Amino acid sequence: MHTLFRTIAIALPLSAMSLTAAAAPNSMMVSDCWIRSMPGDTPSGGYFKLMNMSDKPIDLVGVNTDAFGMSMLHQTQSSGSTSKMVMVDKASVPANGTLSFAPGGYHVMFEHAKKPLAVGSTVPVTFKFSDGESIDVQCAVKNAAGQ
Ligand SMILES: [Cu+2]
Repeated sequence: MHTLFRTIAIALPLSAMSLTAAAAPNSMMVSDCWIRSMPGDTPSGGYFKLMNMSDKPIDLVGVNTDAFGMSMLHQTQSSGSTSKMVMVDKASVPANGTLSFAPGGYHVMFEHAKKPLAVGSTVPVTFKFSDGESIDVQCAVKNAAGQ
């Protein structure tokens, strides 16, 4: 009996630990990422879909790529017939929900391309989230019409 109790006492914390470790990574998913290639030094918009697979809201807090000198989170805000872009420091993805970055809403503004973007190529982009997660994604370069 004595030996049996010791075995149980040791086994419990171990299984609790492995459960925590398995649930922690990959709370977020990034899909359908594309960048609109613009002529000259015109800023290019970046669009994608975020999926939060955890039971807590998680924010996108930053995006980074070596292909551009600057990457910012923007939101297009419309009132009546006018719309403007504002810089935001984060975009919240609801628990077990999605958030789309799409023309007319949230987007990433990529500025100062280090070299011209070729339509049909891909650009590696790193997404950083408020839970500490960091995800590398290949974003497709499309033309101004989004094709
Ligand atoms: Cu913008």
